[in-house]
Order: sequence, then C-alpha cells, then structure tokens
Amino acid sequence: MSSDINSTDRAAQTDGFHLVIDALKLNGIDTIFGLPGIPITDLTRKAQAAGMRVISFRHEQHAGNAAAAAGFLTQKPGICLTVSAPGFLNGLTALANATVNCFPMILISGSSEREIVDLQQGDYEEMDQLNAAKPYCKAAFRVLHAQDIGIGIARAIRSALSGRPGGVYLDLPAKLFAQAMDATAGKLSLVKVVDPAPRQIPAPDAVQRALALLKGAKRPLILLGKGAAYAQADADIRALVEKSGVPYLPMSMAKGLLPDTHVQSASAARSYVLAEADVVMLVGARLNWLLSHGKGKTWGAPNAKQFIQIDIAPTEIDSNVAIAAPVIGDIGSCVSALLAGMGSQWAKPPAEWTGAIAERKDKNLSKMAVTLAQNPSPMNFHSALNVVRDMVKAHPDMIVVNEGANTLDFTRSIVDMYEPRKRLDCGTWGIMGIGMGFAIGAAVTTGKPVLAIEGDSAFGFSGMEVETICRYNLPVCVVVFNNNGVYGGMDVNPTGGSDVAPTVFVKNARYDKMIEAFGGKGVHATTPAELAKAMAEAIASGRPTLINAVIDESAGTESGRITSLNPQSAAKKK
Ligand SMILES: Cc1ncc(C[n+]2csc(CCOP(=O)(O)OP(=O)(O)O)c2C)c(N)n1
Ligand SMILES: [Mg+2]
Repeated sequence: MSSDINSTDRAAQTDGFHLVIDALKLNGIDTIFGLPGIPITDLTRKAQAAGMRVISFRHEQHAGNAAAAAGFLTQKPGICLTVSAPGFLNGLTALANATVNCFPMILISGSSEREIVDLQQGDYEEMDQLNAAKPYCKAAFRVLHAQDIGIGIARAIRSALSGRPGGVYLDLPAKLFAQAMDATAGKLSLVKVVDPAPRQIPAPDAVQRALALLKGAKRPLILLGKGAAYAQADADIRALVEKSGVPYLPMSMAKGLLPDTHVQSASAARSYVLAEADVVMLVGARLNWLLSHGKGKTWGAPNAKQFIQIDIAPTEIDSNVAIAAPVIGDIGSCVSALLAGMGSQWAKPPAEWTGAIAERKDKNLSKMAVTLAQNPSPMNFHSALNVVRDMVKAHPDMIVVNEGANTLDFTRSIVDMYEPRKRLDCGTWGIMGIGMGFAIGAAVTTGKPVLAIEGDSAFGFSGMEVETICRYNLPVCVVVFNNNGVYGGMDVNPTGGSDVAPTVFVKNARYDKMIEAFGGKGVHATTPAELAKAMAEAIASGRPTLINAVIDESAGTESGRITSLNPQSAAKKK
C-alpha cells in the first residue's frame, strides 16, 4: 500500500481518510465535534470538504459533551474526534459521562504507531488508548486496515445505539488514514447499518404482571427517567400517564415529556408521593443515588412498596431493591404494550390519593409563588429564576442547559418545562463541565435557541467555549449565576491568611466581558428586569450572549440539595 495517493490515480483509489468520512456519511452522520492536530487534522479538513459540519472546539471534553448531547437528542451517535494521548484523555471524561448517562456517542481518536506504543519506545503522544478507554465505555474497537473501516464504524454505531445506549471508543492509528485501496473495493467495504437499535418487544406475561400490580395499587406513582425522554415515544408515554390517571414525577431530563404544569404532575409534592406510594412504576429511570437507591427515609416505611420497572437492560432489575414486576424491552415497545393491555375500562387511582397529592401541591405551589414574587437586592436564586421561568414558558421549544449546585437544584425545581428533551443537565454523575458542550451540541443539532443557566463555578469548566459559540454564531444565551464561588462566596480562610477560602472566587467578577472578547454580546444584570430584558433580546436576536447575573453570595447552601453527601470530620479541630 502506498503511503499517499496522488491526483492522477485518485479516481481509482481511496484511502483511510475518505473511507472514514464515507462510512459516517453513509450512516446518516453529518456532523463531527472535534479538535484538530496530528494525526486527524486532514480528516477534519476532508470531512468539511465532503460537506460534513465540523465543529471545532477549544478542549476535547466539550466536543465530547456536544457529541453526547447530539446523541441524546437525535438517537444517532454523536461523533467526537480527537488527537492521540492527551486529546484522547480530554475526551475520555465525556465518553465516560455519556456512558453513565446512556447517551450514544462515539469517541474517535487518532493514535500513534502501534509497534512503538506496544514496545513502549516513547512515541509522540504514546498511549495504549484502546485499553485505557475500555472500562469507561460500552465497547472499544481499533481498525488497522483501510478495508476494515466500514465494519469498524458499523460496529461502533451498533454498539452505541443498541440495547442501552452509551459511549463507544474507536481507535484509528495514524498509519490507517493514508492507507490506500481500490476505490470500488473501498466502497463495497462500507456498511450501512440496518436497524441499529432493534425494537425489543416485552414478554406478554411481564406486561400482564405489571398491569395487575398497577391495577391493585391504592397509591400508585409513575417515575419517568431520561430513558423515557430518549425513547422518543412521547405520545404513548403521555397516553399511558393520562389513561392510567396515575400521578407522575419526572427525573430532571424527563421534564417536559408531559408539561410540568400537567394536573397529574406530582413534582410539587415529591417527598410526599415518594414516601407514600404503594406501587411505583419506573419508566426508563434507574434506582441509583438520584432516587436514594429505592430505599431509606425518602421511600417511607420499609418494605411497604412494590416496583414495576420498565428498562431495556435486564441487569438493571434488582440493582438496589427487589423489583416485583420487571418489563424488559425498549421503552416505546413496552409502553405501547402496556397501553394496549390497559383496555378501555381502566379505573383511575382512588380519589383519596390524588386528592391528598393535589392538596399538598396547591400548598407548596402557593408558598413558592410568594417566594418567587419577592424582589430582594441583590437577586437571589428565586427572583432570578422567576424571570427565567417566564422566559421558558414564552419559548417552550428553547433548550435549557443547566449546571451548578444551587443553580442546578433551584432551576430544576422552579423552571417548568413544556416539551420533551428540552432540558440537558449534570445528569447521573452530577458532573460540572457539561455546560458549553451540551449547549453547542444542542444548538448545532436542533437549530433552536439554547439558554444555559450556569453556576459561576460550573461555567468555569467550559467557559472558553464561548469563543466556539461566537465563532459559529450559535443562538446560545449563557446566564452565569454569579454568587462569587462554589455554592456561594461567604467562606473565609480560618487562618486569616491572604489566600481566600477554597470555595471563593474573585468577587464581583464580570463574566460578561469574556464573550465580548470574541464579538458576542455581554450583559451585566443586577435585577430581574435587567435579566429578563437581556434574555429576551438574546432570544430574539439569536446572537451569542453572556449575561452575568449577580446573585446574593449568601443565598446558596453547601452542595445545594445534597449537603448530606458531604462526609463529616470526626475530629473536633478544624
Ligand atoms: C467535574 C466536577 N468537579 C467538581 C465537582 C464538585 N462540584 C459540585 S457543584 C460544584 C460547583 C458549584 O458551584 P456553582 O456552579 O457556582 O453553583 P452554585 O451552587 O454556586 O449555584 C462543584 C465544583 C463536580 N460535581 N464535578
Ligand atoms: Mg456559584
């Protein structure tokens, strides 16, 4: 094989570069999120020349997060392309996060010479990337020969999408890209993946078992997870909830599957329903830490509850507590089977239960309305989010990206969502750093306006990507909730030394100035009115905007709502 091809025999020859691009395009993948460098710079150029959208980032983690968001929103694996060793490692966090969140993505990294890497002879960016990636993704593959690129990409796509979606690593050594082969044979070697996420039909007896349990419940509850949002079975999920009359709770990225203002939403009575329900039906939601593992105080009296769990992965069942009625299959097929099995005579849950929930909801919502209406100076989370809430209500198709601690928790509970898959956040890990990557991925993929509500600490993890937002002129409005630090700005150095406390940042920082450096619009907002005006202008203009929203530095709490997860020192002295 020649190491390159010249223009005269290009018609008859193809090479690794072109086969990768052709294989992706053949499978309907039209966007690459990445960061160029040896050995993939020419791949990014050639991909752009071939009509693909190549979105170039300032750090690979954010390219990876953008790819993951694209995967979640479209059910096609998002592609993140990086250089070897350090670029690969920068992308690896996003790959692992995608896998934990069940977002389909493929991290494609160039890698150095196998012969040198394996003998550890010190190559440029030497690293055994394939083995490093394996524990953090669903599958990892390496392609050594140009004629295997088609199969390699097909395997990566199928692995990312089938069953429980997740991250896949694809290792492409530098030498592969220049490998030439006959163009016709190359074309024939490509694989268009047929039915990459085959439906998995639940067993009829499992469906009957679940329905019998739900029917007998006195205090049933439905819990919608982001798996339900991913499934794009929106109409059937809504029909299931409405036909059953069962109160439901959405996990954060399932918000909007039914509008949060829906009469059956029990979000405003969350602790009551979790503690009191006797049968809980989980739809694409896992009983992990976000649901207190399905046990303990949150879930009320011990052993007083039975679970129905709809999930695509059989091994998810009984992961934390015993599941009385597992229903295994893809969410769409399971929900439609349940709906069919309910018939037309399904009895709604007892009025005693729904009435008690309504009463608590009303009480909590009126209490919240009073808090939201206050107008303290400086703003607190509530007064700022009151205007964000109105903005999302006025633009329900806007995508909300959200990260931080208090900024996350308050936004999740205060800002109602009205449409499916419009909320992207820290997810299963509670990870900081997804902000700008998710915002860019969502804007590029959907063309819709994106509103990123960011803690000032959270924003810092991906802040440099505001240049990327400006460069591609994306309709992203970033609102930095600036309370001078991690959870707030009140901590002091107990020694009286000149270093500030570890959680505290530069006071009164002007994040709005950052975007101005790249031609975006920066706004400094100190009142809800200023914040509302700036958001409205950003959304109307579609122009990259960063609003520095000044929040009372004492308004937050340690770790937001998960203070209790902080280990406590046993020793008295500080
Ligand atoms: C990658 C990563 N590093 C560190 C953390 C720990 N952490 C949790 S929330 C948070 C930042 C909270 O501050 P901020 O974003 O300003 O939100 P606030 O509570 O002030 O609104 C940090 C650093 C994390 N979750 N993820
Ligand atoms: Mg903060």
